[in-house]
Amino acid sequence: MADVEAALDLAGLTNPHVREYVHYWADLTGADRVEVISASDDPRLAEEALAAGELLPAGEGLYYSRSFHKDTARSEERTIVATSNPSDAGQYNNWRPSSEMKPLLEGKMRGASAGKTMYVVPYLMAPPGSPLEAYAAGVELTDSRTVVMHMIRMARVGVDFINNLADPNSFARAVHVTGDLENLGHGTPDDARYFVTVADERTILHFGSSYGGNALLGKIAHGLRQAAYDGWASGKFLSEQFMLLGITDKETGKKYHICGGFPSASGKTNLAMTLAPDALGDRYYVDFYGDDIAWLWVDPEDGKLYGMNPEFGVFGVAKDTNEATNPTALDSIGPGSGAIFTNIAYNPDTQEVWWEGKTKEPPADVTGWQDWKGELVSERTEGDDSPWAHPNSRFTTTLANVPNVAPDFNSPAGVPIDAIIFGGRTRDREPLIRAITDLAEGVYDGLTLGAEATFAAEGVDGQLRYDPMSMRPFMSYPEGAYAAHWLKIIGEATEVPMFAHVNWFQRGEDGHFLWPGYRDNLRPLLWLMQLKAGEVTGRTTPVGIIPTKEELNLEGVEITPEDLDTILTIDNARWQQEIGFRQTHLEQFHDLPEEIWEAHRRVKADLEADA
Ligand code: GTP
Ligand code: SPV
Ligand code: MN
Repeated sequence: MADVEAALDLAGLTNPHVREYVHYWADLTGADRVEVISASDDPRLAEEALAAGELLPAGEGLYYSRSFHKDTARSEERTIVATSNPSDAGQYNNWRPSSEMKPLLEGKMRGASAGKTMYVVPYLMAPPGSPLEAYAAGVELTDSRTVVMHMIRMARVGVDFINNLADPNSFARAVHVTGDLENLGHGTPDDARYFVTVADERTILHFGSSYGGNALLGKIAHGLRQAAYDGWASGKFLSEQFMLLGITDKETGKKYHICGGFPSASGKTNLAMTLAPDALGDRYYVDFYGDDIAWLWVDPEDGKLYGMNPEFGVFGVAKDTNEATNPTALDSIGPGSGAIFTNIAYNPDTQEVWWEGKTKEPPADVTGWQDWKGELVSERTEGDDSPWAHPNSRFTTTLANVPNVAPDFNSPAGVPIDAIIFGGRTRDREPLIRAITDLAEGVYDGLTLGAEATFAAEGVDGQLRYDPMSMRPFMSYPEGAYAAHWLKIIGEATEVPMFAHVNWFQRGEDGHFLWPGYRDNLRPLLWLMQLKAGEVTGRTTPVGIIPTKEELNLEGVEITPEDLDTILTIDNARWQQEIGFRQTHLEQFHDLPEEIWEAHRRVKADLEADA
């Protein structure tokens, strides 16, 4: 049995509610030892993890890790939102009664940390002093040292964040037990994994994974799912899977802030960290604030909409990260950064790492190279061209390591939001950008955001997998209430932000991307800011305002006139088909506000009139 009192005293953890919580779970999980963590423990933890072989050295101050081969991504089917109120059930939140889930999870976790250390990780999902600080404190209990090291990079970690809470009982209780990964029945009817957020008790119980959002509970489970529920229950804020960036116009001195949601693996990290394209670099500068989560609220004093990134780091997709696509990401994971790589390819002889798209070709000399599963590339059978890195392999690094991180990224005040954008991967129909000035129509557009189904077999050709506001996997309360909450929060702002839908992923018949993407994505955003300022007028269509060719700054862009025409065109017939799909999609949600239906009917009628 662990000496919990001694461990808590040693760390100076005085919050009586936290102490009681740690006692309860140390007893239940049967951990041998308890250790309270602060960010300053990182070098020691790294040494221990290297000695234990949990991490491997990947260059100066860089670490490599592999997760269990069936544990490489979030599992949406195993993720559940539980409360005591059946009316909290929505279409996507996978609601179950907490009276059923809590005993089930306690059963799975009972005795499951025997022989292990239970780390106590007090954290804050906000810059200290934030007006939303009351919703940001949490304590993760985990039996995995590598999870602790990830948490230190992804959240602000230390005892001070929970000792002096205004309400000492207001912290998220986040329990992570890894479980016996090799015997969890992944994907079978007896799958033992459960990732449960008991939202009305602010308690998170995750069992059966040590990967990413399944295990770093400050991030997705608290920062998104729990926070979205808290924002709704309190009536005070929104928490969304959004990136957040700033654009400075060095000529006028003006600064703009844009946030927005793209479904997972659709380009948030790349956009938020982007540099201005070379041709525009003398005039514009992009500040990075956040790549995965934004909390949004209206300041009652000045009536403005504000946004902030509750995270402290980046858990970014490795694939295709290179000097051309995302140079700032590469800088942020360089020597001395403390970055942790997960599930990419690794060479233990040279301590080098590689992933698909890091360089055009994989290392020519394959000696020593191991794929993400640890198998030698040199021993692959002829014709085996499976990727060296897992497609969802990632790097973990702190915000401060990103060279273009905004100077005020730590500011508790947040930043005023000028525009909210939505974007998915769509190979046709969706133009490069269409701006929406009406609040209900903007929210309607977010609710009908989608990305093309990855496998054609998954659906009707051209039909999207809808992912409202990119929150489908993180939705914690019913979609109708969610839409109403959006209308309420943004509606309280004295100046409604501009909305826009963007698409970097239209393709030609031969499969090539029509728009170069990446750093050039700044161009349509600059147009949006000009539209907001009244400097351009665009062309009004039934689905929003789109730029004219002349308005878009295309200096230095490589694009054919035909491709440019296509991405600035509205295909009325395809759009009318889409409206039909949308109708069915929205009908799934009970209590959808009438304003949303009105927006839907307005767009439909405008398309019919324009045909
Ligand atoms: P999550 O962390 O899963 O939420 O993903 P994300 O939305 O942050 O996506 P990310 O920026 O990591 O991009 C995912 C993939 O899309 C990467 O492989 C990128 O290289 C690719 N990608 C990003 N932006 C663009 C773009 O403008 N054009 C093209 N063609 N690909 C892009
Ligand atoms: C995502 O999947 O959208 C992520 C990664 O940001 S995870 O933390 O695993 O959810
Ligand atoms: Mn994400």
